[in-house]
Amino acid sequence: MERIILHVDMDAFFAAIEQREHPEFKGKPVIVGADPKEGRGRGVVSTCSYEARKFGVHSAMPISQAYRLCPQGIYVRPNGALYSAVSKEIFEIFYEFTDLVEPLSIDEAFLDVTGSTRLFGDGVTIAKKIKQRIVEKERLTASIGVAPNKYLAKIASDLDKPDGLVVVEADKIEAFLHPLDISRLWGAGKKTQQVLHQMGIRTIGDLARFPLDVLKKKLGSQGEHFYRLAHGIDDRPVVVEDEVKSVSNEHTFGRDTSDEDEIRQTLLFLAEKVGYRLRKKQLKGRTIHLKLRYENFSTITRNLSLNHLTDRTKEIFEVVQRLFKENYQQGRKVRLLGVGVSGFEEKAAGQLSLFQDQEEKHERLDRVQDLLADRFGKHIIHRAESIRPGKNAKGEPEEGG
Ligand code: TTP
Ligand code: MG
Repeated sequence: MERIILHVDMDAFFAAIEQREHPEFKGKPVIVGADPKEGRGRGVVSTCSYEARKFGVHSAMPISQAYRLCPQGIYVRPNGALYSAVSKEIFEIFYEFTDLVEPLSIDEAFLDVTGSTRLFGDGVTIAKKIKQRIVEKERLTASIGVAPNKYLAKIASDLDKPDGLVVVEADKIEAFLHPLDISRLWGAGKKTQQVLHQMGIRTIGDLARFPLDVLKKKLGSQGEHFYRLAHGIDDRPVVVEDEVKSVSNEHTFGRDTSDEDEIRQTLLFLAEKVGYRLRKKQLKGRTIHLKLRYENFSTITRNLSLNHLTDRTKEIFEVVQRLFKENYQQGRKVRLLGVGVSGFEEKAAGQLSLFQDQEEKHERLDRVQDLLADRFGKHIIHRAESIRPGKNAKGEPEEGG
């Protein structure tokens, strides 16, 4: 069974919010950033609307240069508190579909929806629903890539911006990748690109024709990385922002085994342990995880979301057993098994009011914001103390740059 990973990225995020707040900006080149002071301003462009991009303006460009390219543009100082509040609401939409959300920046995240298809439909259907929710709730557009892994999903979301939806089918990975320029390769900086160009490699397809040992010789330790990317291989899991938010146990076999009875008993033993710990902590979770490592250390993780919360050993066991059966390659020796539960929404089942439940949701979103602030600094993320008591209220304006 393939994973289904979504990469969601908002279109011209800060500029699109400004266009929403000021209908008179619609269809116009809007540049969010420092004050251009008629071309003498210092500081840079944060982002700009797609109308402004036609003039060659882009993020991180000196604002004075942007002004020369597009003097008729509408120049706006960033309103960090507002953008942060909108970001929070968008992440709230993501959590409606899965709790496996990995934030990458204020307007961008990976979602693992593999376990959500029974509730919401296949990957494309979920992507369409998320786009629709963002339009309805926020009057903004997002671009989404749907793929079997993070790397492909990230490339895909960028290919048809704005308002894009690009799907990479598991059996069409090569057809998707091969025509693309090597600048799309994850981690290929200017230097690596130069080396690749010298080898006559322009597209990912060119790169894919090189055998692994040649790439290792030419690119050193990076060789294997680029070999894998050229073939669309990427096993990295979607990492949830807070590991404490899952309860899991693992077991490494004394001797690697393909004995299905032994495996079944181990899964039951792990489900019991996890269930016991959940009940002790008065936690119930929605998403059940299986980790499976083969003797050669290749590892897969799979999960399934229920439409209710559980702390029951039997239920956890049934789900991981099913995940195991759907994903195990018959006969291969297993080195390690892991079972986990995440997606906690209530501390003590049945005892929480709706209000408390909302609080939990907010706590979680707060943690996402904190994480982003740590990672990207205060100039992008602002803790929203005074944000939007009503729909039209605005936060404090910020200095651009
Ligand atoms: P991006 O997603 O990189 O850009 P974007 O959403 O404006 O446009 P696109 O449609 O291409 O995705 O960044 C998200 C926001 O982060 C962006 O709206 C403004 C902010 N930002 C900066 O402030 N400085 C920067 O250099 C970049 C790249 C982004
Ligand atoms: Mg964006």
